[in-house]
Amino acid sequence: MSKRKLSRQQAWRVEKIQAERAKRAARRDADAEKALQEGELGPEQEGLIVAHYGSQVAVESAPGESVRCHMRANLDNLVTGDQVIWCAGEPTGVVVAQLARNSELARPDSHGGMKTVAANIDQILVVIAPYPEPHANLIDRYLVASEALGIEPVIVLNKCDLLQAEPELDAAMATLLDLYPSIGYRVLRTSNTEAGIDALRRALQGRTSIFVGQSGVGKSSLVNMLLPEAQLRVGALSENRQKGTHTTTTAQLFHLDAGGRLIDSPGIREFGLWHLDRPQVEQGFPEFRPFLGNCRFRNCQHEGEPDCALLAAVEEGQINPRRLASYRHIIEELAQAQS
Ligand SMILES: Nc1nc2c(ncn2[C@@H]2O[C@H](COP(=O)(O)OP(=O)(O)OP(=O)(O)O)[C@@H](O)[C@H]2O)c(=O)[nH]1
Ligand SMILES: [Mg+2]
Ligand SMILES: [Zn+2]
Repeated sequence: MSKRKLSRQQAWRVEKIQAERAKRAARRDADAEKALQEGELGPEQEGLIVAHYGSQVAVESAPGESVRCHMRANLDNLVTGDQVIWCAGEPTGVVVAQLARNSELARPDSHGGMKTVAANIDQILVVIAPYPEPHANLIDRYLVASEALGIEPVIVLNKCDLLQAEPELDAAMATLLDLYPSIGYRVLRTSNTEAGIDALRRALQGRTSIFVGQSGVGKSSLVNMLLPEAQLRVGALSENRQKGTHTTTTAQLFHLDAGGRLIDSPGIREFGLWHLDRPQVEQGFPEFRPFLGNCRFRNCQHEGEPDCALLAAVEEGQINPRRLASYRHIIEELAQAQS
């Protein structure tokens, strides 16, 4: 559980949701057991979860083909990217065991718990676009989350075609992004008009990557550019507010022709970081690391204390003031969530 305090009403909601989950899990377990008992089931084999649909998962049975499966009891946290042991069956198979994960992408959910989005990924592609406008600090939040998970992030600015007609927006995007390469983060520019797709393809080759970002930035459109046969549904932005319309509803895994796996994920409203603590957030800014521990006070908040090594580094141009501002913003939010 998070450290966030829940109001009585929230606590009641969480309880209700947990009860519903337990009920669903019991029904699912019963389904799985029934299939196993009635079972014309095939032998146990290893497989990969390529999608998750409520109480069932899709397990890859052959390249490009998948089978719907129930899950055996206690396997209720399977996600896209998980390696499992499963048995084929008609009309549904059964997943009987989950293999250990190398990594997992998880984020706080709105009920005070953590939601795992995908497993066994080694690269997070943070997709942003001029429209919908990136939320404040969005990039830094994803970068901090990636650093905490130990998974390499890459920033992708999509819909670059829109910038040609709008020089001011072009300049604003350039300003937003120009500090990242010097910190060591890669920035790719793409568009569904082919621009930058080859570079994106190269970045994805041989890795297991996931597209994350706000709804409507064009994650599924990029998958369709890379893999036209995927034919994923894409959704126009809302007309009045130019916001995404939450078109993708489940994380789905694809194999890339040049080798590698790519997971498309549903856009999210906010990427909370209140599961992290202050040292994790500090470490989440790699350019802060050489200075951490050098402040006069051990518990320095880097707010204006005397002899603060981070503030000195900002003065000397070694840390960008926008990144320190982002850091403070995230810390403030943690403090609010935990008070
Ligand atoms: N101009 C332009 N429009 C794009 C580009 N990529 C996607 N779009 C449009 O942006 C809208 C949203 O695209 P999606 O691919 O559904 O976005 P998404 O990130 O998958 O959204 P969710 O599934 O809701 O998270 C659609 O109308 C796309 O046609 C691009 O490179 N340029
Ligand atoms: Mg989508
Ligand atoms: Zn300090």
